[in-house]
Amino acid sequence: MIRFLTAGESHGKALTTIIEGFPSNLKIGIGYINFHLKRRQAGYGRGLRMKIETDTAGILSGIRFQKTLGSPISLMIKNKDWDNWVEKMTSDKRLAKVEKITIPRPGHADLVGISKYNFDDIRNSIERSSARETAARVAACSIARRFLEEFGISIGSFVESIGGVYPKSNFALNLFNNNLPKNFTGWSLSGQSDKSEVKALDKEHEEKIINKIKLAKKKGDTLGGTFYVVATGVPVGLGSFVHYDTRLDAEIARSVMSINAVKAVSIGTGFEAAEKFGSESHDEIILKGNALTRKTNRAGGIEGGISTGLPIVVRAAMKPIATLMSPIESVDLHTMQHVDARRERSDFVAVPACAVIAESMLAWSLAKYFIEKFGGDSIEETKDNYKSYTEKLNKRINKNFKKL
Ligand code: EPS
Repeated sequence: MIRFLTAGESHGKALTTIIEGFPSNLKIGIGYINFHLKRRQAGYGRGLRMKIETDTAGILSGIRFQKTLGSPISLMIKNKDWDNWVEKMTSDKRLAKVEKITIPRPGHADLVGISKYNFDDIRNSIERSSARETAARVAACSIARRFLEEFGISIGSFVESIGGVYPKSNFALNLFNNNLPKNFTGWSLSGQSDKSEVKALDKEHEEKIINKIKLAKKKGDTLGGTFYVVATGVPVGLGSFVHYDTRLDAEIARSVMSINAVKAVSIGTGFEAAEKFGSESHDEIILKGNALTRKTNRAGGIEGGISTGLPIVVRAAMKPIATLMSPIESVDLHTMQHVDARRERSDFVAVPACAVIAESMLAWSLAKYFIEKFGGDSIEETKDNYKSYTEKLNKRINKNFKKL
C-alpha cells in the first residue's frame, strides 16, 4: 500500500512530504520532480506569489544515486516568501503588532476553519487550507508518475473551459469516440496544452479565454473552469467491483475532488450519459486481432470499477477562486457588522494549475491500485508480475471459454 502525507503552511518555512510504499530501484532524479513543480506554477491569471516562488524540491531521504531505496522518501520545498512572513508565522510568541484577521472570505475555508478549530485569528485557517499545499502533492505524486512510466502509463491534461468559454471543437469527443491519433498518449496532450498559457488545445480558444480573464481582472473578480485529465496505457484490471472502496472510479473521484476548489468530477461522458439512451451510451465490444476491446470509450476507461485498458478519461470542474478584489459581503467577527469580505493577495484563475495537480492525483490513484495488484519490493519484481499477468490475459480468456 502506498501513502503520502504533506505538511506545511502557505507562508511557513517550507512544505514537506513523506511518501511510502514504492518499490526499490525506481529511477528518479530531482530534475523530474522539479519539472512537474514548475508546470504547476504556470498559467495566465496567477497572482504575485508565483513571481516570488520558484518551487524546487530537495530530497531528504529514500533515494540514493537517483534510485529509490524502498524506504520512505521525504521531500522539502522551501517557501521563498517565508522571509516576509517570519513575524506573522513564527512558531514562537506572537508580537503585539501582528494583526488578527477577523473578516472571513465567502467560499474559502475561513469561517468553517475558525468554527471547527476554535481559532481567534482567521490566518490560522487560511494557511493550511491554501492551495499552496498542492505543491507538496505534485512533488509526492511525481514519484507515482515516474513509476507508472516504467509500465507505459502516461498522463496528461488540457483545459476545456474557463469562465464558460468552450472550444469550437472539443477534443473530449475524440476521446469518447476512440478516434485518436496513432501514437496518442496522455502525455502528448500535455505536450500540446503546456504550450498554451491557459492549457488550451487551440490558439483561438486560448485568446478567447485570455480575454475573459482580462475582463475578470478588470472587475476585480475571479473565474473557474473545467478540464480533462487522461491516462493511457493503463492495463485491464485495476480496481474492483467487490467493495465500495475498491472501485477505481470511486478512488479517482475522491483524489481529484480533494483538490482545493474542485466541485465536480466525472468519468467518461459523466453527466451527459444520463441524458442518452443506453444504446448511445455504452461501448460495443469488438475483437482487434485476438484482443477484446471497445469500439468507443464513453465509459472513460472504467467499467464495473475496473480499468478496461482504454484511456482513463476524467473531467473536473473548479469553482472561481474565493478571494475577490471587489469583494462580496461578509461579517466582521470582531464588530459583528456586515462588511466587505477581506482582500488578500491571490490568483484570479488557477484552472491550468489545477489540471496539473489533477494529473498528479490521478497518477497517485493509478499507482496505488497498480501496486496493490502487482506488488513487488523492487521494480524488477513488479515488472515480472506485470508481465506475467498481461502476457497471459488473452490466452486465459481463450482457454476458459474454449472449454465450454
Ligand atoms: C492561495 C493564495 C495565493 C496563491 C496560493 C493559493 O497565495 P498568497 O496568499 O501567498 O498570495 O498564490 O497558491 C500558491 C501559493 C501556490 O503555490 O499555488 C490560496 O488562498 O489558496
